[in-house]
Amino acid sequence: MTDLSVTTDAQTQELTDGFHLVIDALKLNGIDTIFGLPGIPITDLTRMAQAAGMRVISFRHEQNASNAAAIAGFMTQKPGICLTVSAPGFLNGLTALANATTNCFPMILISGSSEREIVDLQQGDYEEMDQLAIAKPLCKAAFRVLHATDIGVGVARAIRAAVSGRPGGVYLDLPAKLFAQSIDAETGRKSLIKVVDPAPRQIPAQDAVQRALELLKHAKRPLILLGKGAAYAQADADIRSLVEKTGIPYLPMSMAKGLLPDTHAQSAAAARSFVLPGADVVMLVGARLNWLLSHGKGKTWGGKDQKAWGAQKFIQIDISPQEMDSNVRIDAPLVGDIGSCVSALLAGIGSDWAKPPAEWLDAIAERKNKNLANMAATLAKNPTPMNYHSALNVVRDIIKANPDAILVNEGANALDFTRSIVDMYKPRKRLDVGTWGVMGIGMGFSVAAAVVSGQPVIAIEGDSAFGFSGMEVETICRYNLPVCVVIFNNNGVYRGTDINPTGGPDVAPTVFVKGARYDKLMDAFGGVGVHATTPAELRKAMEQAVSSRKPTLINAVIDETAGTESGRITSLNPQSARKK
Ligand code: ADP
Ligand code: TZD
Repeated sequence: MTDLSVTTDAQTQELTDGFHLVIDALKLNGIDTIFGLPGIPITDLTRMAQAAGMRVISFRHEQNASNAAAIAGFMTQKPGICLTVSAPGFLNGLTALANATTNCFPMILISGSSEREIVDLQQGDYEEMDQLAIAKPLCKAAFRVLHATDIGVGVARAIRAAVSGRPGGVYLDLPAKLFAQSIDAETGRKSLIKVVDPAPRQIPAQDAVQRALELLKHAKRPLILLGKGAAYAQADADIRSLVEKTGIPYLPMSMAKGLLPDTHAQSAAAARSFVLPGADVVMLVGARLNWLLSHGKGKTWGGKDQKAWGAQKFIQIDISPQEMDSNVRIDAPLVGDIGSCVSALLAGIGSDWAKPPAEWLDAIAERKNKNLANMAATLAKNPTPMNYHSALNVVRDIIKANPDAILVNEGANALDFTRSIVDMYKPRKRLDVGTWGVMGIGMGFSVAAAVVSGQPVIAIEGDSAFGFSGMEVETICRYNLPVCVVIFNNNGVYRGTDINPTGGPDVAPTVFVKGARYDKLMDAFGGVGVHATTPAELRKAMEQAVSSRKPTLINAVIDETAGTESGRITSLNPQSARKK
């Protein structure tokens, strides 16, 4: 009898395993979506995650899944999850992990890995690679879990590392053997951690707030610069109050467009080259003084040569204390999370804050109105063939009519012109190539944006840019996502006019197949493919795409001579004295 009951107990003992503990740990922390690509050893993990009610979005290439995870992290403040197989899958996911870290997007790349014993002795296992060592220098933190009872801690550490302080990419290495480890279910349950306060507020010091306010108060020509950190922080109402109560003109960085509507009276975007050198006090809110801001010095900022500092003083709000003084002196560092810093500033501003001198505001308005009038005249033209301006005039109207739509944007000219022509009206609606100016984010970002928000997505893509992730149109069709891809097809990288100077049979390195029909790629998977050669055709196709929510790809043929080398950053191409 005694023996029997022992047997019965053993038989009824509830077990769990590594697979289920990973899923339980993610779900416990409110993570409901995985972007990935199945294969050994994580195929069953994708199946079980789906069975457990998670959304599992399978891609055609891990780089796109990883980009999707990164931008989901930016949009939600929860780490986006990318799941890949070992070595090659892991490496495919790594570019986007590094890009996420560079851009301060929180994500976790989870990769299965091969047998530790074999990998460490380099005995040639299936997909052998020391993934942890490779990931470490490319992300914010990297962890490996060897025992099922440590999965809870591993996932908790990964979540905290991704979202606390300056957000970034985290690598979590899960060896194949871990998934199959079975342990007592109750022991497993008790080992999981629901992370409390994963991104704790970081309250700024009061004296730092006062220092910033003093500088701002005495400024004659103040300027606020909003960066994607400000968009990420989701302190939208307070940021708007700060701008409006102080009356200070502001400039949005690319992904901060729409934090306040681009049509806001205080936007100085159309007078950028006037306000940067002209301002005497500049307050950076979640924006780094990196190459995108000419390192805070040189002629852009009124310096007398490319290296010289301008005359302005800087206030910088950032969660990372090390960011201060990275390029030029920061006179008033304000270290803390943007929500807490902005609300502390608002409290100090009170109701009797004097607006900036009229002389400064009037000068900006004059410059801005002149530039806007010039732009309106250019947009009104209707050349044949279509060019960037006449095509983007359509996109501009479509976004105006659908301000909740998300705009994904990559390319060189296709990027620069879209950024300056298409106004955004709401926060976190513009997703683009970010700090690195990386090509290949297009379809990964589009899939994630549609999955996370449920809103229509419009991807404005250079034909080269699209090629980096183009196969994911199948993914867009498979999940029936409301994504409208518009390819600005000018037959090449930057433009389609280069010729092979040797007269040989190869085309020039920047040139593609002329007259390519990208729309047929969408037809192949059952979506709507449209070939558009005029603004009217483009408008009709975009309107239909947004209202039908059907996966759509518009091959928008534009003048192949229209682009310039590298768009607006042509000066970054090295030039030697020798004749080309
Ligand atoms: P942009 O490219 O738009 O200029 P950057 O990526 O250069 O923006 O800068 C974003 C900055 O925002 C980073 O320095 C990052 O540390 C900071 N940041 C991100 N999230 C927060 C936050 N919640 N609070 C404060 N700073 C933040
Ligand atoms: N590879 C990666 C990963 N990122 C890059 N930024 C580049 C290459 C170089 N590059 C740019 O910076 S823009 C661009 C490349 C290849 C494509 C430009 O051509 P396009 O856009 O067709 O996408 P336009 O409108 O013709 O300029």
